[in-house]
Amino acid sequence: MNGLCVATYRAYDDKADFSKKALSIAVGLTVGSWTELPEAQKAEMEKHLGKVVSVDVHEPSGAAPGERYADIRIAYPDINFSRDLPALLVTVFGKLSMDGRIKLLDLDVSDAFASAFPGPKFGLNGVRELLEVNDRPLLMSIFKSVVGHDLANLQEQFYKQALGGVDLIKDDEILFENPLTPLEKRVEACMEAARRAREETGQKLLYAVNLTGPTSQLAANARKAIDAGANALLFNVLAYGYDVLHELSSDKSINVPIAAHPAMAGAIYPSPHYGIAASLLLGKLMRLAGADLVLFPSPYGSVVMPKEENLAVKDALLSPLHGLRTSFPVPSAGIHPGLVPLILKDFGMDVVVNAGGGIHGHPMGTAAGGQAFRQAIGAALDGTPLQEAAKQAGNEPLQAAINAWGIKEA
Ligand code: 1AE
Repeated sequence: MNGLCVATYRAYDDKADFSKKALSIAVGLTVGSWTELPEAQKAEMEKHLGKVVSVDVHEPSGAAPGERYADIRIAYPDINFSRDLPALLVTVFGKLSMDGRIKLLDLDVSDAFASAFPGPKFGLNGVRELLEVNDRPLLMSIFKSVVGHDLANLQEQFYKQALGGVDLIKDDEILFENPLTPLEKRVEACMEAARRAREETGQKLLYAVNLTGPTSQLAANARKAIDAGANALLFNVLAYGYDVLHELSSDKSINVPIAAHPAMAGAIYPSPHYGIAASLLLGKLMRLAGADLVLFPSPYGSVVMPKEENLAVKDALLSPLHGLRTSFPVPSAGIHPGLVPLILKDFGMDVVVNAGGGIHGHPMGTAAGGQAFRQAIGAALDGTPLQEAAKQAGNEPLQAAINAWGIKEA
């Protein structure tokens, strides 16, 4: 809608008059009070007043306490908030997030609001271009066991991951600035390992180094990492806030893809009654704020997100959105090669298969862990069942992975 941002909420209440509730949100989050104002002031306030767009009440069959809800859509005039995500979020769900059982499901921002957001600098296609891989899903490996390790150890781990044929390697999100593996030295050591591995594999690789520290130092730290050779960044977006990602992604000197980690998201999206829907939290808002890749739990692995929600995150990252580039979906956590056919069935080609334990915990070692994934991806693209592919010569890593973790059927 022109000049309006529309928020969709799901509100639960066994008895409420939801139309009244909707009106109280529309007025309460905009002009504050309405009925008591004199006519002249009412006219003055009109352009600031929120409007109820729709109220769809779901009456449960029978007396099922706790299940009565309404989906409420409210349009907020752009004129009420500055063109930044903190202002928008505080308007539509600031105080309201604490006011009973209500969840923010979606936000449709106006073209005018969206125009302040360049979105992902590289996006899905840009990441593919950097890696020169267009004909298959990408494979990402996560550093595991990094805290307390020194540079030589990290470099060795990096080399083994790279040898396995992965396209991206990301720091573990819990690796912060530390004396053993400081940012610039870590980047230099890992990029040197990347060069050595490339001589073996012929493959390009992005290393997403964890961008950490106080907010005031993040942009400088990003530039230091890039000057030291970093060709991607990992960022714990929710711990810092979307606006910080937006600042980083719109900074011309930070000219590498940014991978958004979902740390803290579990405190916000899983409840049906509170918080913010995953598709908005990890989908639309991450993309608006400029994430080139977005990690989120999958429906298959160790940290499970229901499939419907998961596919909604994917859609938010990939569907048309104010002309912004798409962000690469990265369903993660507890992923092993036996899940690859399921991932490709749900996500298609445009997905990053991402694993930590599923690579480092491989019975034949870290490099074989990556190879097993690449073999599983190849088989899934050919339509060859994994059991069959695993028997082919050279595919011993895939067989070992299946022996260790099995295959999950659809
Ligand atoms: C949803 C985030 C997943 C993540 O960051 C991570 O470290 C996963 O590790 P694994 O694959 O479960 O070992």
